[in-house]
Amino acid sequence: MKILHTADWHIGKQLHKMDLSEDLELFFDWLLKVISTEQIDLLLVSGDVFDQANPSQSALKQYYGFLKRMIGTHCKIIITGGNHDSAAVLNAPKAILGFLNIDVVGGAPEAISELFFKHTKQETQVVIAAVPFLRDKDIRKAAAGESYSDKIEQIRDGIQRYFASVNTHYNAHFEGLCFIVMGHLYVQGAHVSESMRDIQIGNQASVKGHIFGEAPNYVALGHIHKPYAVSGTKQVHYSGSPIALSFSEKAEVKQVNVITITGKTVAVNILPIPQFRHLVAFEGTLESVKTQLHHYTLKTQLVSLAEIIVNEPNENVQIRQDFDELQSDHDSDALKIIKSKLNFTNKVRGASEAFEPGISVADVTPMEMFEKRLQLDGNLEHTEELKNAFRQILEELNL
Ligand SMILES: [Mn+2]
Repeated sequence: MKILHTADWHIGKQLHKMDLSEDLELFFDWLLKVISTEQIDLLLVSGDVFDQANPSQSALKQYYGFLKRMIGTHCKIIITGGNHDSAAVLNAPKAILGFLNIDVVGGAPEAISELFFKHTKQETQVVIAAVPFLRDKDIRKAAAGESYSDKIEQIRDGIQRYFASVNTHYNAHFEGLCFIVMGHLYVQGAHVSESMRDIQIGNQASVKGHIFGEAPNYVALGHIHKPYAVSGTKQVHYSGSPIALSFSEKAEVKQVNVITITGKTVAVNILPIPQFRHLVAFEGTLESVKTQLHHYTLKTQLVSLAEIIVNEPNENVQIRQDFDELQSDHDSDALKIIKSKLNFTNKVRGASEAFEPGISVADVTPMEMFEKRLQLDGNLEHTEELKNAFRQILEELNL
């Protein structure tokens, strides 16, 4: 039996207002081909199907468009919800998708047994525990007046207990069968990129790889966008996102993991995903960046998206104007500038503000904005506590 593990599709994602649906559509074309040529029996999507809890109509259309193309491939699908997903949105079509060989676990169900699926192909049987992103309410009873570090500790314990009960259920009902656990969480040591929410308390409550225990033969994780095998554990993997979702992911080769199961033996094969688009960064003086842009050639199917960082010694109105013009004039068939920054080593007095000119509010996370505001007040006594309190507010608002 062959299983394909992927995660973090983030359908509907925009990178600096640039829609990435074309990138995903090319990935879906490629994925459908792989499913057919590799004869994949089961597709696992480990959370963050959508980028937003309330996906746009075009994001929903793309999702259902992909699922429709899967019908008739004889490949079963199991989809779980991530921290970006709304459990209710994913679960709404659950009943009808069930008839189409597509199972969905949007959020933690009432009974652990509802996470379990059994898939059979000839002599091979595999059991899947489709654990979605675990929210605070799923794993912890909140108490008034608790400190931030208490809360983190309780979340960590709660996650550990939850996965222990998954293993208990497996041992009681399916022991001896090949066992795959899905999850959407932050396991320590993994690489966190800038497109991932730095404000998730879940991020801070990172757990260690051993919490999955001895029972699973493979753990199919989502949440970290860089493909990653958790060291010191047996077969605990992040497949990573299929496309680059931020400039910090620009050098990553994206992949899907193909798991071949023979009896209880699991072999993991990594399939690199072709790059449909390059994200590129150019840094230097204005002249140097101009030259680099001029010499850039397109090597992918989709136009490249660029970040430009111009560093000049002295603040100067002319340079500022040229910089603005560079952005508006440069867009070409090869390249589109979507992010830019202008730095001066020596600033004109009074011109410096909390943020460098050239930074758009859209590029600043709520947390960064809060930290800047704190800096303006000088040395406040309770900075760390204020930051933690702000994190908690953001988490509760799900921003
Ligand atoms: Mn996530």
